[in-house]
Parts: sequence; C-alpha cells; structure tokens
Amino acid sequence: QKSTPTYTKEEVSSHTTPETGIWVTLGSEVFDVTEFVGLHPGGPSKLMLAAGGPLEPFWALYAIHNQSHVRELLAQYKIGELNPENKVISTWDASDPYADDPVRHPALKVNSQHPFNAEPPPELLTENYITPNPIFFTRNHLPVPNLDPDTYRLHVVGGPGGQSLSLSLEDLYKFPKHEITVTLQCAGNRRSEMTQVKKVKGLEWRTGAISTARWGGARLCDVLAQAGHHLCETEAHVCFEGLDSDPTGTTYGASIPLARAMDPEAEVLLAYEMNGQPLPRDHGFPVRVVVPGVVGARHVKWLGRVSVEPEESFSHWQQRDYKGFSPSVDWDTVDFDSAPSIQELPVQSAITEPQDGETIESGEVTIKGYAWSGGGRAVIRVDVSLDGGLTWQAAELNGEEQRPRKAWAWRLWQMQAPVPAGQKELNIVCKAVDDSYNVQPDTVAPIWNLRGVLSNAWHRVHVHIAS
Ligand code: HEM
Ligand code: MTE
Ligand code: MO
Repeated sequence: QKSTPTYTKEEVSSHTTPETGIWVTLGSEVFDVTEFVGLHPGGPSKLMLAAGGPLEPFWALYAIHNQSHVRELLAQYKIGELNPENKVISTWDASDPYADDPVRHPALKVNSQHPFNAEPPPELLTENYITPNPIFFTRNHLPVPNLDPDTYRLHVVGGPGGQSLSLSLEDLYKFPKHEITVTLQCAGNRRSEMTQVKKVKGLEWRTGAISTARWGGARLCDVLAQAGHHLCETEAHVCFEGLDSDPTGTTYGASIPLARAMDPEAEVLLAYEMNGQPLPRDHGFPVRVVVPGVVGARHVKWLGRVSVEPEESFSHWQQRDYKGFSPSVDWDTVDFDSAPSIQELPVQSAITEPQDGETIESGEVTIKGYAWSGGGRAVIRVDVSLDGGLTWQAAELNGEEQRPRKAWAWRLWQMQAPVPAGQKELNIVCKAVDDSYNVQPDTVAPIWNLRGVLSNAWHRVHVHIAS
C-alpha cells in the first residue's frame, strides 16, 4: 500500500501557473486542477484567484460548490494531503501597531498592507449586486482598533439647551432602525489611471475602490435631535471622530454639513449592521457613519464622538486631503484652503469584464461593469463603444431600481455584442449619464490633479481577439 504524499503550504503556494501546475487545497487535501481550469463553469479567471491556496474563502462566497457533484469532480484531481506538521506560527508582536489587525480574504488585491488598503478583483466586484462583506474594499489610514462592544460608548456633544449623550450599543438599538442600500466609493478610486498621465501622491487604486452594502442603524438626525440639536445654524458642520489613532494619538476625523445630517431624506446613518451582520472590524465595528451619495472619506468608522461645530473638522483628512485642484497646481503651489472639501462625488462608471490586455474569443463579447453618481443622482444610461468612442450602444441596466434624488446605490450593467469578423482587437469604452445629465469627461489629462482624486474619465479597455 502506497502512502499518500504530503505537501507543505509553501509547496502548494508555489503552484500557480500552467508551467508549475495549478494546485488548490480543501481542508487538508491537495488537488492539482491544472487540467480543469479551462473547463471551470465559473470561468478560468475566477478559479485562478484560488490558485496556490485554500478554496474555502472563495467557496464561502459561491455556495454553488456546496453540492456532492462538485466534491466528486474535485476528488478526481486529488494528489495528496497537507503536511500535518505544518504548524501555524504566531506572528503576534506587541511592538507592531498592526499586529492585531483582522485576517482578510485572500481574493482582495492589496494596495498597502500597513495600513490595510485593498480592493476586490474586477471579476468578483460586479458578480453580486450587494458586495459580500469579506471582499468589500477596505480603506484604512491607521491600525484597526479592537473595540469591546460591551464597554463601547458613542459620545454625542449636546446642543443649545440639550444635553450630551453617552450611548451604548443597546442605547443605539433603541432608536428606530433604518435600512438602506448604499454604494461607498473612495475619492481615490481609479487613481492608477491618473498616475499613467503624470505621477500622483496616493495608493494605486484600480477600479475596485467602490462597493455596495445594505446598511442598518439609527438615523443620525434622530440621535442629534435627542441631544438637543436643531437645524438653526445652516452653516454648521457635524464632526465625526474615529477611535483609530496613530502613535501620537491623532485620530481619524471628518465632517459633513449640518443641513445634510439633519435632513431625514438624506438618510445619514449611524450604522451597526452591514448586510445583516454586525459590522466587520475592517469596516468600523461596532459603529460607523454612512453618508449616502457622499465620498467614502466622510463615512467615519469606529465612531467615537459626534459634535456640531461652526467649522468643518480640523482633521488632516478634511482640511489637507480629499480636495480637487486644477491640473496645473503642483505640490509647491497648492493652497488647500482655497478648495472645498469633497462631499458629493461626480458620475462614475467602469468596465469590469473583459479586462485590459485580455484575449477574448471571436464571435460575441459580454461586457460588464458598474455605474454610480453622487448626491442621490440616478444613473439613467450607460453608453458602451467597441471602437474607442466613435459609435455607441446603450447597455442594459441591472440591479435595484433607484429612487429619484435618493439613488444611493450603483447600477450594474452589461452588454452582449457581436465581434465584427476579421477584427484583431477592440477598444472598449464606457461612460455613464446621471439624471442631471452629468457625463464623464472623455480623457484623464484635463481632470488630472496632484492628489489623484475624482478620477472619472471614460473607462477604456483594450482587448485582443483570438484568431
Ligand atoms: C460554478 C467547480 C473554484 C466560482 C462551478 C461549478 C463547478 C465548479 C462544478 C458548476 C456547479 C453547478 O452548476 O452545479 C469548481 C472547482 C473549483 C472551483 C472544482 C476549484 C478547483 C472556484 C473559485 C471561484 C468559483 C475559486 C470564485 C472565485 C464559481 C462561480 C460559478 C461556479 C461564480 C457559477 C458559474 C455560473 O453558472 O454562473 N464551479 N469551482 N469557482 N464557480 Fe467554481
Ligand atoms: N474612518 C476611520 N475611522 N478611519 C479611516 O481610515 N477611512 C475613510 C472612511 N472612514 C477611514 C474612515 C475612507 S478614506 C474611506 S474611502 C472609507 O472609510 C472606506 O470604508 P471601507 O474601508 O469600509 O470600505
Ligand atoms: Mo477614501
């Protein structure tokens, strides 16, 4: 009787190409699925996301694999077991401020490990209308605080004649619960396209610094009213402070105008639920702000303090970051006081399938992507071109219908098109139109800015056609 070969995790992780063979694990079993990749009903690119590692985190997203015929199919490719002596070595290090950060999903494309910044790959981003929590993009400026839900308190500074509140989670649950689907987008989404025009300062986000969730929580206006705030000073701002801090004690902070915070129709939330679950640690456990239609930077996570002030938050991220400038402004001439902080975002769309540089089959092409606009403006149309923008066709809009003036969430879109015979390549372009008839600019250069924010030019993807 032959004994089963055993492999270490390192050996498995070095098998990620057709040349080395493509290996995956499930439980303690190791499989060589090189021959199956091209046959995968979900497509080769999705299977390849798991190459060299465990299937579990991916199959948790796609319950379709929870069937006996899938297990039987996989069993045919078994080559051995994981080495049982493959002990997990604890990497805990008290001097490393990031040592206590949570474990993340392996599908995320990491732009920076410390602090953690990562986006879902395009082939997963538009697979679901609601982004599954484990692959929701993550934008952290600091280490993730580890907060105890039992001792957590939210401090709300009282208004004129009112009183300050110190709210436990239980107290927050007593406010009427409000649930809404909201898309969050970082101001730096698609920054990598700006870098191609001229270097910018910031993380190289591709098209994935955007995700959508169903958020549940108390309305900010209800909490502010209980603390004695009214919409009297229209010039006032609601300042939020996070409980994440750097070694000097500086915390993350941001603000929004009081008028938005007090408007029940603006639906600003103190959210404690994300897709029916408590917030994951990376997304602000136990409480974060959700400001529909507004740039991600104002959705303060790990919320510790709320106050109403005559001026915007003095935080670096409100005053010295997340502002737009003309392409001719550089780091020697920039005057951050001269520009307003970004609040509502402009209209945006991007192609997630096929991807730039990909080779596709001739015959027919399926093009997929997302479209969204800030300020509750609904996307009314997405135009797609296969010839670099000479001719256009309207894509089919999918996902939740959006309410007028309260279109807080994205539309996914798709289009099937014949590939003209004899064609060697396609220059696919998309652009969205919102209900104010705002459109995306055609090129990046005229909207280039030193911080690489508000990158919303037509999205272009160049693909080759297999002959
Ligand atoms: C569908 C096998 C890895 C995503 C399927 C189906 C099989 C299969 C047999 C069809 C199931 C049915 O229709 O009843 C496998 C095997 C894998 C693997 C053996 C690993 C060796 C992955 C990974 C992902 C993924 C890593 C995602 C990142 C999908 C999706 C579908 C699917 C989205 C549904 C396709 C559709 O019909 O729309 N897979 N899979 N698979 N798989 Fe996988
Ligand atoms: N809140 C705190 N406390 N700390 C942060 O670093 N990042 C902001 C915002 N809220 C941040 C924060 C930025 S810039 C964005 S884009 C969103 O959170 C990202 O939210 P997500 O990580 O849940 O996707
Ligand atoms: Mo952001």
